[in-house]
Order: sequence, then C-alpha cells, then structure tokens
Amino acid sequence: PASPVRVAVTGAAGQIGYSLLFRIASGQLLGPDQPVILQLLEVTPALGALRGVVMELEDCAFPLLAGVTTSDDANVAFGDAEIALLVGARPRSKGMERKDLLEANGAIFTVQGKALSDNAAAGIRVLVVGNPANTNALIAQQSAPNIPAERFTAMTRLDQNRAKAQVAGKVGVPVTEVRDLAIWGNHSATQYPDLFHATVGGRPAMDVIGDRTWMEKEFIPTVQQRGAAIIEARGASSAASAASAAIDHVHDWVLGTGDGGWVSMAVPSDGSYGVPEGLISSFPVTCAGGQWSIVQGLEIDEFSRGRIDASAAELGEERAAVRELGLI
Ligand code: NAX
Repeated sequence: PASPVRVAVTGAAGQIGYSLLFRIASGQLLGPDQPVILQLLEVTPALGALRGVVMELEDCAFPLLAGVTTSDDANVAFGDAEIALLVGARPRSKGMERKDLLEANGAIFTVQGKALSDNAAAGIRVLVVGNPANTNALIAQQSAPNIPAERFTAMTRLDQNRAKAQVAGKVGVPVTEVRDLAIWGNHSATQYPDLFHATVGGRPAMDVIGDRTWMEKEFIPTVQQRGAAIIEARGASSAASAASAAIDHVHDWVLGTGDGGWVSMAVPSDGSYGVPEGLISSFPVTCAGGQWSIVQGLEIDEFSRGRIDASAAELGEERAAVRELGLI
C-alpha cells in the first residue's frame, strides 16, 4: 500500500473540523487507496475538546487512518505535511472593524505561514478556508519564503457548489448537468458567479435559463448571500457544506479535474483577466498533475468586467490594508 500522506488541519475542534476530519479519514480527500495521518492544530483551550474528536475518529476504525496527532504548536502540527487545510481563524466579533479583523488574522496567518515554510514537506499544498480567506492566504504565502507561491490557495468552491445547485434547481436538472460555472474574485459579498460561460446539459446556461433578470436579481445575490441565509436559518454558519467544498477543492487539485470541467479556486493571479498580479483571487481553473492552471481565452463582456473588477478592487484594498499593518 501507498505510504501515508500527512494532512494538517487547523481549527480542528471547530464546526467545520467536525465534518472535515471524518471525510478526510474515510478517504474522500485523497482517494480510497491512500492512507492518511491527520495532524491537528488547535488553540490551547480547545485541546480538551479536540481530544474528544480524536476519540471519535478512533471509534470509526477508518481503514485508511494511519495516525492522528494533536498540538497547539504550528511547528509541530505542520511537520512534514503535504496538505494543510487552514480552517481556524479569528471570526469577526460585534463592532469589529475590518482593520481589526485583518490584524487579528494576520497574527495567526503570519505565524502559520512561517511554520509551514519551516516544517512542511517540499510538496506542501495549502488551502485557506478561514475568513477572510483570500487575504489570509496572501498573508500566509508572504510569510513562507520556502514554499512556491502557487501552493497557496483559498476556498471559493463552496460558492461554486452553491451556484451550481441554484442553477440545477432553477431549470430542474441534476447538478451534474451544470458545468463550467466559475466564481471570480473574493470569497465575500463581491464575488461574481459567472453564468455566461457555464453550460447546462451541454448548452449555454443563459440560453437554457432564458431569464436574465433571474440571473442578475436572484441568482447572483442568492449565491453572494447564501452564507448569511444559512446563519439565519440554522443559527450557525455553514459547516458541513464548507467541509465538503474543502474536500472537493483539494481532491481536484491533487487528483486532477479530468473531464469534469472547470472548478473555482482562489489562486495567486498572474494578471490574467486584468486581476492585478499577486492577489489571491478566484478564477476558473483546471488541474492536472497536482498543478492548477487558470482557464485562458474567455470572452469577458461588460457586465462581467464590472463585477470582476469590483471584486478584484476589494482584494486590492485588503492587500493594501495588510501591507499598511506590516503583515506582508
Ligand atoms: P469555529 O469557530 O467553529 O471553529 C474554528 C476553530 O478554529 C475553533 O475551534 C478555534 O479554537 C480554532 N482556532 C482559532 N484560532 C486558531 C489558531 N490560531 N490555530 C488553530 N486553531 C485556531 O468556526 P468554523 O465554523 O469551523 O469556521 C472556520 C472558518 O471558516 C471561519 O473563519 C469561517 O468564517 C470560515 N468559513 C469559510 C468559508 C469559505 O467558503 N471560505 C465558508 C464557511 C466558513 O464560514
């Protein structure tokens, strides 16, 4: 059998962690033949709760789970890791300004970026889930001189999955019929779910939907506000769906998108589509051989241009703010 892959997860005792760890251990992240070792990072006060989660992992007797370690030290948790899922972050508390939020997260992601750089395996791939995910990924990347820049990504797959489900529901087809639906920009309310390149059953999605008003007035706001709608309904933020999207993101990055069409990942921009270089912004990508590449040559109309530019501008402001704070 293959030797185990070390997968580090931060915020492991949190809500998303509680869904994510079991799916990783069951083989859904890296496939049914790949044993894994989970290396879990939490803040010191959460280590007790984390111990309970580890007991439950043991009690699943997962055949692919070759070991579990826990720590409150990032240098330990990231040791020889090939995959790091950075889920733990500082949430926005009441009355907190964006600057305070960026600063609090900067304290986490500078340390974790450096710890990854110093301790992870050469092949390390990083997915940042903790919000503000794109800018947290940028901070970690800039704190990690030993890791190639393109190994830092942030999650917009949940937004893509949400968008696909909305389209499938609208036209009454299985989600598998909806393809090449890209999310552009920031994982925030400025994100742009793009239907102009998507297809439904092989036909242009906008032709099948036949309702531009729905796209502009319902679809886009629904996808952008879905996180808030879940909180409103559930009294807690999306967790199982976020974990599921994290599994999808890393699975496709490592094992390839094959003939599954595009996926959305926030990746360091190379300037494609006018998104300023270096910003970690969502694009349509395909993956092969463990590498992502931005889908090139798409025609961007005026409507999409405005949306993509607005979200990129927000990312630019976040980057300027963390620069000013000395975090990058
Ligand atoms: P929880 O508050 O349930 O769990 C977070 C865990 O992280 C806590 O157990 C906390 O102790 C731990 N933590 C905090 N600082 C840490 C550090 N420095 N090192 C290690 N662990 C640390 O939040 P949960 O619902 O699991 O959400 C986690 C993050 O995902 C949040 O930032 C949330 O905003 C973000 N999300 C991102 C999404 C995306 O699509 N990119 C969607 C879902 C989710 O909202």
